[in-house]
Amino acid sequence: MMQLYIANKNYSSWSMRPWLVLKAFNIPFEEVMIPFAKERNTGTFKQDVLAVNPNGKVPALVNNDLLVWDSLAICEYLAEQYPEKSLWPIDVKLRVRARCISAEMHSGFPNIRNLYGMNIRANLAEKGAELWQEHEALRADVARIEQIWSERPHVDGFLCGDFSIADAFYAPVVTRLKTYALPVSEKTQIYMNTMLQHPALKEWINGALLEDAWVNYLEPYQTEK
Ligand SMILES: N[C@@H](CCC(=O)N[C@@H](CS)C(=O)NCC(=O)O)C(=O)O
Repeated sequence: MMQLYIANKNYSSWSMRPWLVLKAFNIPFEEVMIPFAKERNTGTFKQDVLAVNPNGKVPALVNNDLLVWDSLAICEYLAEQYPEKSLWPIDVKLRVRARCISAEMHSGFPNIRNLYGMNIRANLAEKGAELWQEHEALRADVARIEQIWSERPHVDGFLCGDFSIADAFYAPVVTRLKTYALPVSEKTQIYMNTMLQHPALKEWINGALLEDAWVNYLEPYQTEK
């Protein structure tokens, strides 16, 4: 069976994406959690990841003697391995769109990434509002995401029809909009609710809520209680 190496569900947005794809499409895999250390550059996180993946990051997928690292490459590999499951949409226009928006997420949105780090169990509404006021570039990132989401084929559906890799790529943003309580449109909220009801995302969030590890360098806005 394949192994997917991930880090803490509360914090690791890159781990979340291929994990959701594996779960949503019922692909059997073993989850191997390598938790972040409490302080940066301490503990065994780096050496434990390097023992599997010379790139030193999670997620990493291991299938016998094959290593696939990087969230998007893992999803592409899974799509190739399970063509009958349609991890990308079947329709060519929707498939192109799904690939483009996934690539856009994979390589873009630095302001959201840096200022609104994923933190599923936190309620950072006050900090969210403050950052929203201060950073025009942050508002621009969110506006672009709302535009992408608003172009989905059906208001009560997923980004490119049925649930696909594209939705997994935007799932961490769904949790961030919630954590930081951002002032988004009704149409965006409908997509967030659709996603939050998906069994795979619910399972990841429940897993995150069960974790109690506190990672200081991923908690710039709160102090440990
Ligand atoms: N572009 C990579 C990003 C992977 C990444 O940055 N992973 C983070 C965890 S969410 C990590 O392993 N950080 C540990 C480190 O950089 O030391 C991907 O898509 O997989």
